Amino acid sequence: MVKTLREMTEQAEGLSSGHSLCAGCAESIIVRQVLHAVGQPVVVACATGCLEIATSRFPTTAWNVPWIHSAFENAASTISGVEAAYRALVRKGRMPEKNIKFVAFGGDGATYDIGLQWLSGALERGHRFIYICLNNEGYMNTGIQRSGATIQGTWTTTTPAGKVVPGKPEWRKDLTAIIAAHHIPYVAQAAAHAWKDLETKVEKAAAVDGPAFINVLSPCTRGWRYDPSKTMEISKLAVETRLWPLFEVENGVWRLTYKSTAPKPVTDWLKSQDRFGHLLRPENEHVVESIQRNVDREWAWLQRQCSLATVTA
Ligand SMILES: Cc1ncc(C[n+]2csc(CCOP(=O)(O)OP(=O)(O)O)c2C)c(N)n1
Ligand code: SF4
Repeated sequence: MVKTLREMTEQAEGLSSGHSLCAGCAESIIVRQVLHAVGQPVVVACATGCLEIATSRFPTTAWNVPWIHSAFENAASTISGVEAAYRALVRKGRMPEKNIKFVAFGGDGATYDIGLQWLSGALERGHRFIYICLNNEGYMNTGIQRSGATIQGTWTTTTPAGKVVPGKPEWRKDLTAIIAAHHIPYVAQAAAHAWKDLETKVEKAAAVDGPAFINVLSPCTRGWRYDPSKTMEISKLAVETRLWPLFEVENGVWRLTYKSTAPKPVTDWLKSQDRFGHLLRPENEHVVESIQRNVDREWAWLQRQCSLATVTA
């Protein structure tokens, strides 16, 4: 049963205020939602990135739960080691079974790119942990560089838009599908504004016997170039334009958790952020058309996955 808003407000915060994430950053919102849904006792590992840097500046910490800093690339390995040590202690009778939950957070740079092989290994070994990707579509902590999650046409500091190149040349990696191909018990895509959807997914992830992965879209006011008050609006637009469909893969069964009957054009999303400002010029119309084609192609593929699951389930 998903917790009610009242129950959530009555819970202790796993991540306190006083951290130095930007005003309007979705990362702290997502982390608080995740920790509310997971409950206690919990142990968290955190890859280097905005979340880790802004919440653990020595000698202070914003974390009210056991928390381990990890290198940029291996939060999944770190939490696997903790989980394995816990299981061993319980097995040897040196610690009672406390139903501890293990959670790793990593940005998209840490997850899509530099930590992918460590994550893949941890999923294959079947550790019981939840991996949350805070996907802000770029390496934001080190100054807004492109990542494997950045979509075509995006301005970043490593794909600056100019006369020759209109932003990032490539589309993005479908990481959620790559993770689903590991055939772990639970995989999902979620977004910061859809709190109930996210909390339900985290509760399901916490209940499975094995690894779980949730890719959460995390708007970044600095890197995406929008007013901090618009974070939730922009998160919602990503879903309504089908740029970021909400779905889950539960024991191999794919299911949409939000069905947009009247999708908005991707231009609505592009217009909402200055990182796409150059795409609205007539000479870059072909890039916008390509983005729409990619979104439509991914949506059609996802629809096929979902209906196939219904037929075979
Ligand atoms: C092996 C390694 N390479 C590079 C860095 C420098 N570095 C620290 S954080 C970061 C970017 C993090 O990006 P992401 O994982 O997307 O998280 P975000 O900051 O966007 O939340 C980089 C490149 C590092 N710490 N370790
Ligand atoms: S740069 Fe972006 S991701 Fe990093 S703290 Fe600021 S808003 Fe959040």
